[in-house]
Amino acid sequence: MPDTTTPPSSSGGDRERRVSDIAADYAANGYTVIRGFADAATCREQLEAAVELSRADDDTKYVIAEGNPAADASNPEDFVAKLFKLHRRRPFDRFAHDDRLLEILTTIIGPDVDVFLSQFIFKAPEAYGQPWHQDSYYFPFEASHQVGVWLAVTRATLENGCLWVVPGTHQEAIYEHVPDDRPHATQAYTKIVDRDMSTAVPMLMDPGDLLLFDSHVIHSSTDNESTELRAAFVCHYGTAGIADHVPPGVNVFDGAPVVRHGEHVPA
Ligand SMILES: O=C(O)CCC(=O)C(=O)O
Repeated sequence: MPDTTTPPSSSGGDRERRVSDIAADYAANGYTVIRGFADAATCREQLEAAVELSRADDDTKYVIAEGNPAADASNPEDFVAKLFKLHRRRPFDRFAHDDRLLEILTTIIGPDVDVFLSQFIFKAPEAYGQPWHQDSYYFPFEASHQVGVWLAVTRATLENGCLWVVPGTHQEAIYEHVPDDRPHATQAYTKIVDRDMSTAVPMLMDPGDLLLFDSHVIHSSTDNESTELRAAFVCHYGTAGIADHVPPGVNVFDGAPVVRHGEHVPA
């Protein structure tokens, strides 16, 4: 597999950025990007683990198939859109419990935080992007406004299907979503059609860059029109206990404690 998980050497990092500044940017815009959050080894390890799990005969894995695989797709992971429920598995648990991440999340969410959803997103060449949506549309909790954490495992570009976000939409209500009507649309993809998205901005990211976004923020990603894989690991966090109220049968959620009374819970 070519190494697509190493950032360019010119890439600057945001390791010194103050947590209060990160939280203020997030509060103002509904999202914030932290450059150089994870190192190349973390990205590589996650990609290798996701490929290994895609290829494994493991009935505990939770897969959503890619709706539009390339005609010449051959590896099992080329047919995977998303692998769910990873935050209790190595190495993904280490990222989900990362101390610096939890420091930021405690500032945004409070002293008791759960990770309740995690997914590794493969976007192989020709794979579909995900249409305009708000994550809270998919979250059957009374409490709204959870925090999504999207780690660029490979670079994300205009060509390979980066995310786009509409700034400020964390202050808007949840819109009506209708089914994604493209032929072979990936399972459960829906879209917002009754809002102007012309103020959207692309999230161009290097491997290791991190996007934090509010679950009301309207976002999408485009199709992969390049010849390279675009991959991301995404965790969703909220106030402790929210996933305990998910109706039976919806089993993609799995609340696990990451912060209690302000103390980080180790992986
Ligand atoms: O990474 C992508 O292409 C789409 C991810 C996304 O929009 C989501 O998980 O809500």
